[in-house]
Amino acid sequence: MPSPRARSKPKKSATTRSTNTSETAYAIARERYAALGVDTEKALARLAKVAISIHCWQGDDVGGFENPGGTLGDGLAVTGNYPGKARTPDELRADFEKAASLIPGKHRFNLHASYAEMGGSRVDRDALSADQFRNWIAWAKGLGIALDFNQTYFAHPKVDRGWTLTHPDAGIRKFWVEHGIRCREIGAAFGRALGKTCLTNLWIPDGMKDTPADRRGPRERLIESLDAIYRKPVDRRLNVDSVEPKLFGIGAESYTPGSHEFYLGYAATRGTLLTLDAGHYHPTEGIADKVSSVLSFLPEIALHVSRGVRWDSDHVVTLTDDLQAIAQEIVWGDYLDRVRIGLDYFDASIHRVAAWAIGTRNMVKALLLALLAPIGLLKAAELEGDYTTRLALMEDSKLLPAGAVWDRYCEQLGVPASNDWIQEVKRYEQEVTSRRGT
Ligand code: RNT
Ligand code: ZN
Repeated sequence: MPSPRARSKPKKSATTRSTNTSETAYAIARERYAALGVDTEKALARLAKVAISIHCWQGDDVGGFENPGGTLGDGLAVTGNYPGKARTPDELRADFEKAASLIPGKHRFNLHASYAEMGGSRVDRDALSADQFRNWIAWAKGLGIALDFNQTYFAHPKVDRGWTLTHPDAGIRKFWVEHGIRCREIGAAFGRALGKTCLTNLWIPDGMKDTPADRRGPRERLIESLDAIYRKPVDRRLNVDSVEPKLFGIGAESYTPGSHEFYLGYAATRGTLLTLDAGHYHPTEGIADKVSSVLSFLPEIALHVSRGVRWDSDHVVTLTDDLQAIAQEIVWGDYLDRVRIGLDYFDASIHRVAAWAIGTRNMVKALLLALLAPIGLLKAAELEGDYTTRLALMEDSKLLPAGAVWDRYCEQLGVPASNDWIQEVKRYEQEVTSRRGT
């Protein structure tokens, strides 16, 4: 029973107090930005329209559901053994829903072909169809989200010596070409069922550990294989295709036929998109500057936002300068409608739902920061040759109160703002993921 004092003078609840504080903080922030010609409301409205393609493979360490316990290999390595990873499609879906409830905005889900659900009748990769993905489609429909897709050219016995589409053996190439074709059809089925164009992204692990004697042959075979995969037109409203270059991989340190120049040329001549993965270049080479370069020639590109630490290690995306540079190039270049932003990282050393939330929230934060930058003033100073003002303003704007705008955004979209979301993950861990066996 409440004390008479409490009854006569009700205390303000902690929630009301914090709502008032964040409202005041936002009002002040809004004014600060307005003084620099930035409309925070407009920025938030624009941000809410950006759908990030969130990769399924953070949830189960790129395992997929074809062969439980199968090894990954083929240039991909996941480290860490944090308990409680998703072991079944239902668990993965539940974990993703949890992560999505902690990320502001409506996003997309990016599946790999190895996440097929066989339902008793095993189908090899060259015979997959939308049938093996009907649960995924129904689930996405229920959530009102779009799906993206990827051919899976790894973790399979036909990845022979690490080769797929460039393999010298025509039979092996044919198998992987069929896989490529089937996946585009599945992508189109996603697009049709969900009413949003699917992106089907192709990456192969092919390459050589040591200096090759023939760099030309595998590339010629790759062109032939790709042309066979993309021969049949697919309605671009349902599915678009992208190819993903890479400099090197584990066990393919000396040569990768699907290099940046190779796929850039391929995309430009064949009309596919190009996927820029932040971890696929020389260690100090970022992808930000490539955005406007490549978009000078291609109508659309895709991104795999990732974080390499010393190598293409696919660490969880953090709010680094590199990430901000990517977001700035997209926003400041007015390319939001021509860049399909996707994530590609996998960390098994922390809670996987948290890994999803941290990385995606950072991608959204980076876009917000770019939208909040006084870009009008910066561009005007640059045009006048006033580089002093440009640098001074760029640096000063780093400490503008973006945090208050971020909190406002999270509140508006019904997502926990600051550290509250971490408690949500802890609770989920306690109640759900820690109860899973390994
Ligand atoms: C590998 C590529 C590729 C994969 C995913 C799982 O280096 O980045 O995109 O990470 O397909
Ligand atoms: Zn990638």
